[in-house]
This record gives sequence, C-alpha cells and structure tokens, in this order.
Amino acid sequence: MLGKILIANRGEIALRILRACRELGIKAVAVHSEADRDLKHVRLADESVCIGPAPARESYLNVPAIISAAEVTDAVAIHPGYGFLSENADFAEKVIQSGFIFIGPRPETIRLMGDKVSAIEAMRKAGIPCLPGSDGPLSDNYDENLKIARRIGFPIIIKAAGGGGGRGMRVVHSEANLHSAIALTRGEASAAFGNDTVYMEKFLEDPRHIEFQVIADSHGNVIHLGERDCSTQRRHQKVIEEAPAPGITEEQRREMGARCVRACQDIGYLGAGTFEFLYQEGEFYFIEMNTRVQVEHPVTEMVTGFDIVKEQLRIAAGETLSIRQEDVQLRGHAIECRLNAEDPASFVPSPGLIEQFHMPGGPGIRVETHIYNGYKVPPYYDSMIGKLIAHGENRASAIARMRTALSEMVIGGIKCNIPLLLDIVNDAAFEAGGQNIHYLEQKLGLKH
Ligand code: MV4
Repeated sequence: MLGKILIANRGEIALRILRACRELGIKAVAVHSEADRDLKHVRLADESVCIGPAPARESYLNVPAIISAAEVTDAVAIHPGYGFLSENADFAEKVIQSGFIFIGPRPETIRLMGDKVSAIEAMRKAGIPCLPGSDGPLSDNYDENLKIARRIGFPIIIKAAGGGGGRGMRVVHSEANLHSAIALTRGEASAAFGNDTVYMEKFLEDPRHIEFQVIADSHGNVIHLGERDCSTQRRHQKVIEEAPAPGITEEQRREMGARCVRACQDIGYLGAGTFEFLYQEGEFYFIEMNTRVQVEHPVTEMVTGFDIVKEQLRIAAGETLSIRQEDVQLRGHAIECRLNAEDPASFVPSPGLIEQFHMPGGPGIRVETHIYNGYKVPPYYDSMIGKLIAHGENRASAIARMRTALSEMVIGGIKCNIPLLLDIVNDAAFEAGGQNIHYLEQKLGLKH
C-alpha cells in the first residue's frame, strides 16, 4: 500500500480522503491556504503544509507549491479530490514527471475527456450512444453549418469543446439565429477557455441527468457501480442526487453499465470515472465524462456498500479491484442533499462563524462535513459545507429518513439551505420521482 499521500484539496472531500487513508494505514499530508488553517482535516492529518494565500489561484491551484509540499513531506502520491486541479491534465503530468503517483486517470485520458469533441468521438467509437450532432468541430462555413443543423433538426445546441458543466453553450431554435449563435459561442469560448472550438448537437428540451459510475484498475479490470440521478439542480449546480435513478430498469442498468465498462477497457481508463448522460423518452445520450471522484459519490457507496475513495487509493497502489461485477449488488435507495452556506431563498453565499451545529443521526443517515462548532466558513471558496445522505430499503424510506434528518439538523450563525432542501423533499413532484433537469428551477419560479 502507499506509504504517504498528499491531499490536494480542502473541506469535506479532503476529510473524506483522510478517513480512507486512515482505514488503509496510509499517512496523509494536508495542504491548505492561509485562510484554511482551522480546517478539520488539517488538524487530523499526520502533517500539514501551508501552500499560499487564501485565493485558490495562489494556493489550491498553485502547482509548484503543491509539488514542493509533496517533495518536502516525502509523499508518494497526490489525491486531487474534485474541482481545483482534479481534471487538469497538465497538473497530472507534472505530478508524474516529479516522480509522484497521480491518483486518477492517466493525463492523456484527462486531456481526451477535457476536450468534449474528442471525448464524444472516442465514446461514439467505443459504442456509447451519443446525440445526433456535428461529429466534430464546426467550421466557419455558414452553408456547411446550416446543412448540419438541417440534418439534425432544430432546436440544436452549440457547445464549446473546452466547456462542460454548463459553461459555454447556446440553444438555437431557428435557422435565422444559427450563424450569430456560432460566432457568439466561439467568441465566449475563446475568452473563457482559450479554445474557440465549438460543436453542434440536437437539443433535448426536457431530459433527466443520469450518470454511471465506473472504476478501473491498472490490470485491465473494470466494473460499473450503477447510476445516479442528478436532475435536481439549479443553474448547473446539483442540489440533490440519488441512486438508483427512479424508473431505470435492471435491464437498462445492465446494458448501459456494460457499455460504459467496455468503453473504459477500450480507452484504457484508470481509476474512478463518471459517464454523464441525458436521458429522455427511454434513451441515453452521452454528453461528458468526468475523470474525478464526484461530490455525489456517497449515494453510490450507500447502495453498493463499496468504498470508492478507498478503492481509488488501492488502485493507485497497483492493487487489483477488490470486487468483480457479479459482486456488485444494489441494495435499497440513497439520497444526498448538498448543504450550502447560502441564503435558502436568494442563494447569496453566507460565510461566517458556525455558532451552533447539531448533527442528525439514526439508521441510514450519513453526514459528510468538515464543519464544527466554532468553525468559520471562509468567503473564498465554494459555499458547499457538507452533504447529508439518507439510505433506506426503498426510495420512500430514504425520503422519510432524509426529512427526519433535515428537520433534526441545526446549523446556526450562518444561513444554510436546509429550508430549501426540506421544501424539495416534501414536494409531491419530488416524491413521485423521475423529474427532469428543469424541475427545481420551475418549482422555484412558481414561488414568486
Ligand atoms: C444539453 C442539454 C440539452 N441538449 N445538451 C448542461 C451541462 C452540461 N454538462 C450539458 N448540459 C446540457 N446539455 C443537449 N444536446 C441540456 C443541458 C443542461 C443540463 C444538463 C444536465 C444537468 C442540468 C442541465 C441544466 C441545463 C441544461
């Protein structure tokens, strides 16, 4: 097993990784910004290194500082968590060139998936269903682009190859707007990602967002851990995730899971990964692949009983997958609520001192958070301060447990989105299940 690793992240995921290290007997180095000296995992880690000032650019995104911290502490590997440098191929490359193990896929894979045009091309070739589209970058030839759009049929969507997660896209409903939409998206993409490559896809009006979790070792073994439904979102920020996805049959799961596994074998995927699909009228369409551990990985852990983060560490150490596909059995249902330090109505961030903190508990309840009584939420980073996960024998039981837990939990001193989460889990449409990606924004729009 790995002797010592460096955790290149902060907050709840850094603590989650530290706990996995403890279970495996791996020593852990915490790196933190000047604003993060009081983080729980910094206190608990075997060693800690301050890597720079509060702004992420100067600390959690500061590649030389992170590599130096790994060197001075004699770490053998670096876990990037999610966000920050987790999907930065250049960082992964630097980590490896400096003699460390990058806990994640190979840099070439990160680069392949980071460019959405090459990702879709690779996945289409590997047998993953994709949307009708331009099958490559768009040129500046208006007639050519119009031909592609007519073949696909309006509405279409223009997306930036360097985008993803909802950044750099524009929907086009008619021929009249096509040319300007391409030019505008290209300009924005160039400014935002330094890459003006754009592509075209059929636009789906009311899909669900369903993603499949995969994990691959360095010996060619790949398994899938089923799917998650992440449709409950606002402005591309997921609010509630669940597993399994309501209404998805065992046959659909087996078929799509097998396709994802085969695609991973095809491209030599390594580590944990997620295939993102839009799901509409019974069909799955690949949109992106995430080459990191995701915020919502616990719902998959709860229904499979499988520790994804521990397995990432074992895989990085060169071990073989600890289970086979036939050992993956889904049990019950899990729901995750993201806890954000924000106004539950206006969504304005609300950093500050946690003056009161009471954890919920009971059967099937899991809390993933780094906050504690007296902790001060800094204003410099993402407002997510934790996650509440409820597991039950079925979806109704998971919802019932989530309602109880949300009602029990107290986070005082700052504003928190618990009232919004309670409102959602008490909503009849949420209770029915299988809502699409517009559900929450529509529900919120109805309120005023
Ligand atoms: C789409 C789409 C409809 N049709 N692509 C947004 C995030 C990025 N991962 C892809 N996104 C979308 N791509 C086609 N062809 C609708 C979205 C979309 C969305 C997708 C998943 C979750 C939430 C979303 C919210 C708005 C739009």
